[in-house]
Amino acid sequence: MKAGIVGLPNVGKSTLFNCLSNAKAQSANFPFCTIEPNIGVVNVPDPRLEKLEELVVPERVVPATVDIVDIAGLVKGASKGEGLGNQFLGNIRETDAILHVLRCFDNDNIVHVDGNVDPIRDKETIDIELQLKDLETVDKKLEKVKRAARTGNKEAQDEEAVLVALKKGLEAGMSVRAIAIDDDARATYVKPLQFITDKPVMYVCNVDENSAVNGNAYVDLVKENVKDEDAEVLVLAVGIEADITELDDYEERQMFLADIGLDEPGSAKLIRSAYKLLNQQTYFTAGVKEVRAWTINIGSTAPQAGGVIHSDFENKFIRAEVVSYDDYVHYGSDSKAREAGKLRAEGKAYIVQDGDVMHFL
Ligand SMILES: Nc1nc2c(ncn2[C@@H]2O[C@H](COP(=O)(O)OP(=O)(O)OP(=O)(O)O)[C@@H](O)[C@H]2O)c(=O)[nH]1
Ligand SMILES: [Mg+2]
Repeated sequence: MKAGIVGLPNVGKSTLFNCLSNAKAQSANFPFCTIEPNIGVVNVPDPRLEKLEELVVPERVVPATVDIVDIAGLVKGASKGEGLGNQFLGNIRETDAILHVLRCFDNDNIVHVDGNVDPIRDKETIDIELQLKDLETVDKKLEKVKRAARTGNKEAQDEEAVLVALKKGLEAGMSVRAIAIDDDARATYVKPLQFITDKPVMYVCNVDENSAVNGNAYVDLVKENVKDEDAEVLVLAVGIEADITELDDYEERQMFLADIGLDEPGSAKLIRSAYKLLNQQTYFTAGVKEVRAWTINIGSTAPQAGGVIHSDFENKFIRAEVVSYDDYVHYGSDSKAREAGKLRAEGKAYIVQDGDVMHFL
């Protein structure tokens, strides 16, 4: 599962990527600096791991990770191939969620491809290109389905109705995720087509350093604009955070963060949000060799969770011993939790909860 950083050229996507990842992407003050996508495996900051480390004192600690992809900037006409558009749109299609970066800072020295700072217009420019690409997908599919529908095939007729609704919505400037279609039809006909505008999205407002805490007038416009979208809007001073990330010394980093009014980097919050956006959650294993955070899809069963460690844990699953994170911390260890009756034996149907500390048998 990976989240892709999407936006107009020169809005700070690669700079953001560099805040998140140790894989350094080239960033420069000219549009289309990025061509090939940069891929970074990013540790998910989780204070619970530190707590478990304190209690267990293991040989090593392994955090959960999330894959972030820095993609080239899109411009108007991308869906028609402008600015290498088709290739870039293909890169976006391969991701599972979208981090849409909007330039919300003034700076006459940093070129804006459309002449001035206007995050609402920018968002529309990107949305329209993505929607046009999806419209192409719908039209292609519709052509095939129509033929089958005409022969009286009931299923094809159902599918045609869904595709027509999608087409109408997209043509009206809606994203697929916002078009009203019932859950069953969505699962059957919409999901397999892997629409770009059906991917979950969050917005990252790239602000100047003075607006890192409270945002600014541009951010207010963005929030107002997306208020019906059920999408998170994150405020991040990408430029200054990238500078702070460069500092080697932890104390020094904390000091500079405090200077702009933050107690943790905005990028840490963004990573956690991206993880959630990808529908992922964490369970832990805690042994003296290793304390580790494992990533599973929300809603995974115990065997599925075990399968992330080893396929045998899924195929030969018998049961799992589970302590909730809070109980683990409260009692301080597996054995004390067991004495207190807080260690549960769970079977195949158990749905793993975020923070469960697990042991597979
Ligand atoms: N002042 C200021 N400059 C920024 C900020 N974020 C990025 N920049 C600058 O803007 C320029 C473009 O940043 P990039 O991160 O390369 O932009 P991009 O979105 O990856 O651009 P493409 O790869 O061309 O699509 C660089 O010179 C950055 O230093 C910011 O928050 N404030
Ligand atoms: Mg770039």
